[in-house]
Amino acid sequence: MFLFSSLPLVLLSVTTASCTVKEICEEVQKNYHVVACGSPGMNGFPGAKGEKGEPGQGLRGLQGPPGKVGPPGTPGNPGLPGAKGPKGDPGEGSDYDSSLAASERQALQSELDRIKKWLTFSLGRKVGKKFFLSSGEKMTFKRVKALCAKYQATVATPMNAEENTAIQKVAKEETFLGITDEATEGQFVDLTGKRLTYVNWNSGEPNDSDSAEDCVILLKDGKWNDISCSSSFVAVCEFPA
Ligand code: FUC
Ligand code: CA
Ligand code: CA
Repeated sequence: MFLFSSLPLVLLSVTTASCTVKEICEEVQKNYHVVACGSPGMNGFPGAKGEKGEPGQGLRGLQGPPGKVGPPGTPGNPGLPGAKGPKGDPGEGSDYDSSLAASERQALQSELDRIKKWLTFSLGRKVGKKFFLSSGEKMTFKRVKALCAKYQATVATPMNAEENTAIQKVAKEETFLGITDEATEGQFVDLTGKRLTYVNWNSGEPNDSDSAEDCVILLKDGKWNDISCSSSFVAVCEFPA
């Protein structure tokens, strides 16, 4: 600024002193190092950027309202296990436990025994480990099997004379026994497929009359007769006593 504003003064002094152009130029160069003699050169490259200035002194604006709540972040990793808790109260001793269960079992068993007694007295016959019961209904052998199975029982099958008599008394009428020769004609087995160890056939039986008798009934006198499985007779089931 100072250079350009004072240049006319220099030129004026040159004119009055009657110097040559070269002399004026040299005079200016002596006092102002930026002035070149002759025709002007090309512009130089910009200088290096100056250092960042100090922060301004103006007042800071007021703080704005809080922004919207952001989306939930991803869950963090599980924490470390907690400290071990205090020791629990002493449990009930095993002796106490089992004696309680034993007394309960005893009570249940005596109640079951009482029920079995009045069932035996009113409805059935108990022989050894078997308990025979009849519904009093007449049905085909297939239905007798299904009825007994429904009560987790099987069709009455005498294994000795005592059981045979018990079934006879329970049935009061002719009844199917759990015995057949359906698998192999002439070979009578119980419903588990075992060969018989006790039989009480009527004379002339089994005769497989009309080649159509694969089931067995207990006659009123206690004797056995093979008969058609499609006929209907009273159902008697045997239960474990
Ligand atoms: C005898 C028996 C048959 C049938 C018939 C009426 O022949 O062997 O099974 O009961 O009598
Ligand atoms: Ca037969
Ligand atoms: Ca027969």
